Amino acid sequence: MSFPSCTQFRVSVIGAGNVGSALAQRVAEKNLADVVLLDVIAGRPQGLALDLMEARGVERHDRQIIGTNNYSDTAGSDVIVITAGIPRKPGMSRDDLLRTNAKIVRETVKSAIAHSPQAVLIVITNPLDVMTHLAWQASGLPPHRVMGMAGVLDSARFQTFIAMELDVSIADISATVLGGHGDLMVPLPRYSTVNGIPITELLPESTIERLIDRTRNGGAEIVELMQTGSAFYAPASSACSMVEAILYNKSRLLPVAAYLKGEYDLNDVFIGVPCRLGCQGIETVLELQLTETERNALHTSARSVRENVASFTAL
Ligand code: TXD
Repeated sequence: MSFPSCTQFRVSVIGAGNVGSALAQRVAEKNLADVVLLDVIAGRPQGLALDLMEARGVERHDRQIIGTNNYSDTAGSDVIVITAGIPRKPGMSRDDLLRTNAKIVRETVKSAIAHSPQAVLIVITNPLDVMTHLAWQASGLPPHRVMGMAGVLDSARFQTFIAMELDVSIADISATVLGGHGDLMVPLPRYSTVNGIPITELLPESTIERLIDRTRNGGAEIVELMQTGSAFYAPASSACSMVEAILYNKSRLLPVAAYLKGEYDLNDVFIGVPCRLGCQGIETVLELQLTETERNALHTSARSVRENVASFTAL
């Protein structure tokens, strides 16, 4: 009698900050894969990994969590998640921040992919859509194996605000947000439903606009409350759902920043659209029928991403 061979998935999380460490916890404690947590700071990923390992007896799982400063420990990863970057420091301009994070993302992607050329790459570092494009260029991977996480988070935030407004269970709510991550995101109320009923049938337009505004400012609202640092629990959950869909070939339809080749009349740009995720990465980009207004909003969003990418490609 022969036993099926064991598949042991490995996920490497580059950047052991707030998002990276919360994601490592989610992936390990959901029993999805072994996790390698890497950071430039000596000791930090090792300490976090040991802490997560010590939680295993209570959480009852057998996943291994390794902390390291060395890319060779990430070898053979099935999925690599990039969260590395620096937050804005006093006196630093937005452009300085972008330039620094662009350098970090390019370097970390090159080092990680060198050890895991078969991996699927998920980018989280902001500004998300631009960093995803730079990561793709640095990786040399086919575009379907590179994607950015933002749409799942933005949709989750929209879902939360709809559930709060209607006082119904979050379990019954499904929301769709397309476009770039930030001011130019494109929430789609027509495709946001409570057990199949579009919210446009349940809420007045002015209320929907208020919920959309809150979704657009969802990240800023949390930064303002926390003062130091930004959201990490919901971002980690969002990234974890993408990791799970890829590792377990789930064919989930999730909004992610994907490279477009003519879909939505857009070319050579990473932007948030609904995609079917499976073990190959992005298996299909779903093209929704958009209204003129929605289409214009998506194109405005894509134009802004493209302009930012162009300013960085020269660096
Ligand atoms: O929806 C989304 N995409 C986002 C994006 C949601 C939440 C957070 N978003 C962005 O993710 C955020 O604006 C940041 O750009 C990243 C990571 O956020 P996090 O809150 O985790 O930032 P931290 O806590 O500052 O962590 C960053 C870590 C920190 O430990 C650094 O030491 C490390 O990155 N870092 C590096 N690791 C490896 N290699 C290099 N070069 C490096 N540089 C910094």
